[in-house]
Amino acid sequence: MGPPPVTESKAPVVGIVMGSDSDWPTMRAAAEALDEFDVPWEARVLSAHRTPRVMLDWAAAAAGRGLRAVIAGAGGAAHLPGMVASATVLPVIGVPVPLQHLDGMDSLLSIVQMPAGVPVATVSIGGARNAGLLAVRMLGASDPSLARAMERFQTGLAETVAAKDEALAA
Ligand code: RP5
Repeated sequence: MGPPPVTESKAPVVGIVMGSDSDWPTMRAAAEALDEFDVPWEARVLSAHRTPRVMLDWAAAAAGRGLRAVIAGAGGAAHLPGMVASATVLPVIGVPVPLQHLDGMDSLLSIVQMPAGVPVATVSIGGARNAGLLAVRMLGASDPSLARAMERFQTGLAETVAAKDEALAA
């Protein structure tokens, strides 16, 4: 028997990790997206460079504690998503956090160019909301109730565009 559907869980099923608390203003959009779908999450500051052992211990234990997906954000030399992916079987979604210099291109390239065998699904620079929505889709693959909620969300998107179209045409 597999794990219970996410919609029945009160314990965190998505781990949101970031290299610094300074990443939270970007990363909180992932948490807000998960909240919209009532997906329980936990957030941690774990640095690939400043706390490497703590980061690896967390990643190694994540699946066993019931997490089903990880959203990892970092800026600059953004090694956290890839290092977490190396130490867990869970799907890892990487969020390039834009910093003061280089407009987040350094973060993007650090996260997206993973070696074969260790995937990180990288979203756009600052794209934490999409990271949250992608995690919901992943969980929806084994939770019909969550998949239906995602379907309603997508219908809502289409209706919003249609309303704007109508307003312009009027
Ligand atoms: C990265 O260094 C973090 O992910 C953050 O984006 C950046 C700067 O960290 P702080 O100096 O603000 O703690 O590892």
